[in-house]
Parts: sequence; structure tokens; C-alpha cells
Amino acid sequence: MKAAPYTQILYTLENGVGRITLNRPERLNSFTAVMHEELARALDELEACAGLRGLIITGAGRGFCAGQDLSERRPAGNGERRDLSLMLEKHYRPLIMRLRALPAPVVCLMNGVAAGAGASLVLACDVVVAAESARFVQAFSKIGLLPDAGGTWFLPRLVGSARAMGAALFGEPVSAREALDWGLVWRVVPDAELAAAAEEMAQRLAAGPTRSYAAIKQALHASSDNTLAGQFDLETRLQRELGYTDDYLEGMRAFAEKRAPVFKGT
Ligand code: T3D
Repeated sequence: MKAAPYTQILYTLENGVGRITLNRPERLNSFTAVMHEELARALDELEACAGLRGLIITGAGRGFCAGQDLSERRPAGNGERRDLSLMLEKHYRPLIMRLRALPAPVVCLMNGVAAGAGASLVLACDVVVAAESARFVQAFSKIGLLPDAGGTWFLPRLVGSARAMGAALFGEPVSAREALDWGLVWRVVPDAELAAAAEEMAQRLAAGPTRSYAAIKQALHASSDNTLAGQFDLETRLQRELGYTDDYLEGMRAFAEKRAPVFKGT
């Protein structure tokens, strides 16, 4: 049976590099149940890809992602309340956990505003390159909620509790430049250069030492929960594994031969 087409994301997988574009620009790419299902389907394929070398996530139009689509949450006339834990468990938790566990770097090309769970999605990515005009908005408190989709875990770890608390309580926008200063993003580029940055990232991932990248990702993510002794154990185990890879052999040969290494991701 032919798979259903994607309607709210764009998705490709070429040379081991997946690309996902959230694609509801008229609603600033806010999350719907359909978008979540399409993201889950793309992740199924990415997780099953033996030669996966990276994933790039961006948004179509002027926004990156405005969090949950609030038109799906419009209150009924009878004042009926809703159990918000259902969507979090069904969609947001698996999305964020799967991205964190993907054995290849996930790069966010943050093309515009990231609000609510859209901001949490950015923070779940391993590397963030932001366009100059992009901004973060911890929009949750404005509608009487708290940061979710991992937001209360990511924020204090990345920016410290003073900034995390101020941003979450008051929901004021944090510009791309401030975000760079705070440690929320890796790089800020002029808007006009974001597309070129995406191409550079795709090439870098496709030619990278994927096993090394995966180990770096695993170790850095584990460090915030580990003791120093536990981290030594993890580094030792991972380095032992990397020492047997083709890419390590190639890296050593290339160094001795004074040439650039040609990594295969194996
Ligand atoms: O519910 C659960 O399952 C629990 C999980 C919750 C997770 C969450 O993410 S809760 C937080 C939800 N998100 C928000 O509260 C953000 C709402 N949006 C905004 O605050 C602002 O739109 C932005 C700060 C993101 C951007 O502001 P601005 O001025 O650049 O754009 P705009 O004019 O506000 O928005 C443009 C259009 O997108 C506009 O539609 P219109 O007037 O042109 O027809 C606006 O309504 C629409 N839009 C923006 N955000 C959402 C949205 N439509 C639906 N849902 C949105 N989240």
C-alpha cells in the first residue's frame, strides 16, 4: 500500500541526511495532530535508516513554529475543560525523546519565531543556527500554562535558573542575538544566509564521522545527569567503540598522510 502523502511537513532523505520543514506557514507552523502524525512517520523512516548521517529541521515562511495550534483548543461554548496531558503524552513527549535519541546530529535552522512547544522543539535539537530576525517566546504563561515538551528541563540547563525563570514567567521575546548570548543557539546568521547555512550543514553532516557525532551527542546529553565518575565510564566505553570504526582508521591515515579525511560514517 502506498504511504499517505505529507500535507503539513515537507520531508526528504538524501545522502543519509533527512530534512523536515514544518509547513503551515499561514499559522506559523503551529503543531496540529496531523503534523505530529506526519513527524512521527518521518521519524519512523529516519530511525530505520541504517546510513542516517543527520537531520535538519526548519520552518516554512516567516515563522519556525508557534507551538500548539490554539485553534484546536478553542473552548467549547459550555465551558468544558480539557485534559492537556493526553496530547503531551501522545505526541510531544515521543517527538522530543525520539529527536534526542536519534543516533545522528539534529540541526535546527531556526528561520523565525519559535513559541511555546515550538521553542522546546528548537531546544531539543543538538545544534541551532538562527536567522538574525528569529526570536524565542515562552508563550505558555500568557495562556495560563507552563513550558512543556521538555521546556522546563532544557531552559534552566541551557541558560541558568535566573534567565529561565524570567523568560518562562513573563514570556518576553528573546531575540536571536540575546539567545546567542544566553547559550540557546550556536550561531546567528543574516536572514539571507540561512539557506546557504542549511546547505553547508547538510554537506557537513553527509561527509561527517557519523559514529563520532553520535557518541558526542550521547555523551554530552548524558553529562547533565551523570556524575564525573559515571561520565568517565561512558566516555571510556564510547571511545573504545570508536577506536574500532572505519572513520577512526581513516582519520589516523589522513593525519599521517597530511590530507583531509574521507569519512564514510562507519
Ligand atoms: O494544548 C496542548 O496540547 C498542551 C500543549 C501545549 C504546547 C504549547 O505550545 S502551548 C503554547 C501555544 N502557543 C502560543 O501560545 C503562541 C501563540 N502565538 C503567539 O504568541 C504569536 O503568534 C507569536 C509570538 C508566535 C508570533 O507573533 P507575530 O506577531 O509575529 O504573529 P501573529 O500575527 O500573532 O500570528 C500570525 C498568524 O498566525 C495569526 O493568524 P492571522 O491573524 O494572520 O489569521 C495568528 O493567529 C496565527 N498563529 C500564531 N500562533 C498560533 C497561530 N494560530 C494557531 N495557533 C498558534 N499557536
